[in-house]
Amino acid sequence: MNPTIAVFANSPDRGRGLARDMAVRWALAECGRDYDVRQLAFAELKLPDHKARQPFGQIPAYEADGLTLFESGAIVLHIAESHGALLPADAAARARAIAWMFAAVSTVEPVILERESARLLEGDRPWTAQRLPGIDARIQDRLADLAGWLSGRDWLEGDFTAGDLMMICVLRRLAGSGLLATQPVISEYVARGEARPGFITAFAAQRALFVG
Ligand code: GTB
Repeated sequence: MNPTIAVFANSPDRGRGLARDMAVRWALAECGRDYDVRQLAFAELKLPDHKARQPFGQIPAYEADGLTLFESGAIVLHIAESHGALLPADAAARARAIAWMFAAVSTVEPVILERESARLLEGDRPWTAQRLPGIDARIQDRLADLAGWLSGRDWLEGDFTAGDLMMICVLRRLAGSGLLATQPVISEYVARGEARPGFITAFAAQRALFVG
């Protein structure tokens, strides 16, 4: 049976592949795996039925072979491990790839989310204009360090791994901010990810659900 991913029925990202089901779709596409989707309206997210799958009432959730899983990073790791893909066989190299998955969600993403919260949730507050330059500076610091690591490399550790997949999904949330373009090494890295057939397949599937 195909795995099932819980996704937004009509994603607020307007089909730009920015919501977190994208990482799960991309991982499955990289593994050549078909999947079904459970489309949820916003109101359905917080109902007990969905909270039994995702305790915080969010997307994505993943169901396969009797397992129900939440947290996009954990789902991607599970997909990689169960398909023997997206992670190196060598234990040390595998640990490094997994470290980059954590780096994506716990070192790079928080400053990006801080920017989104300031703009989208507190955009009308008087302090937001004063906060944004500091937030952008913290993002620039992360991007500069990441660019330093990626310089001369196509991917974070040798071949493309789940670490790259998670990192590129996180970085894509800066689309439209102008910040990615300040580090060509990073914008080229993101473009390399977006050119992968698995990304293209996943993006098209996510976009197909957007009804405007
Ligand atoms: N840590 C969890 C994970 O990685 O799985 C976080 C999941 C999460 O944040 N899900 C969001 C959600 O369900 C959707 S993806 N939110 C509803 C809620 O919390 O009630 C985040 C997202 C939303 C919208 C855009 N966008 O419009 O561009 C991009 C990303």
